[in-house]
Amino acid sequence: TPEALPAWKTDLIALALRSQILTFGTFTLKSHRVSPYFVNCGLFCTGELIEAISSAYARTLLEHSAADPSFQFDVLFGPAYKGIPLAATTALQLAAIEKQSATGGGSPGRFAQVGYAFNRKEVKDHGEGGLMVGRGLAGQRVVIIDDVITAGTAIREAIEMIRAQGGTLVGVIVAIDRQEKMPSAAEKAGRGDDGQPRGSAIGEVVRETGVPVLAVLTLGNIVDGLKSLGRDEEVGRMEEYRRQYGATD
Ligand code: OMP
Repeated sequence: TPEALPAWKTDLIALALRSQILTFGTFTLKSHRVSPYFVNCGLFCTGELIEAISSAYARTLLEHSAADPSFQFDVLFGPAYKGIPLAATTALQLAAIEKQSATGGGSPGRFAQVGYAFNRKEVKDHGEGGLMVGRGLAGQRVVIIDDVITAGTAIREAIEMIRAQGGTLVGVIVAIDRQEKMPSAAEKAGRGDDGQPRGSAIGEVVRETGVPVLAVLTLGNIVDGLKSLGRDEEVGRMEEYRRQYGATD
């Protein structure tokens, strides 16, 4: 029900609408699916907007840590390019939120010590060299921070980079889980959807890696938020798309 969505999520959806981060129209996705909505996280590009999304990522990480104390991480890895400001600002928010909630100026806790790192797209062969920038990943518990998961291709590349650096993947967090089914072999080959129900890209990543994939907002959250904002026409088109491409899990 729309009532179940927390106010901070509805506020974030309203902000994404106002700043045209969430837009409606006809969009061809990386997976070749044609979607009636698109989320452009590259447009979290003012102080106000990057503050809103980074605090939402931090809040989602802290809530999951509180619910599952075995979920512990040392580094946020933001794949280039779009993951870079997300990793840096979310690390900043973890420290800021922890500082705010600490009473009497105690020493900064474990969330203030979380590092961030990102890859270069081009390997540098002088200066400090290498493929990676920021906190080293070797021997560290790493969470990937990225923008949107549709079919999971971008996330798989990031998982490989962490393994190559000797890090241990312990989780993934994205701003938006579109909750779409995995494409069939035929769809990947450009022959379109086979109409069969299937599990989600996130479900597949969870099964393959055994780590949690957290999302600040899911498609379901966005639909609920739009309902509570009275955007019935957009809700109708998103629900139609969800009937075709929505995942079974
Ligand atoms: P997958 O690699 O298929 O999971 O798609 C994820 C990527 O698609 C993101 O990193 C974006 O580059 C892009 N994308 C969006 O940014 N927003 C959307 O609403 C949908 C997509 C997309 O093409 O699926």
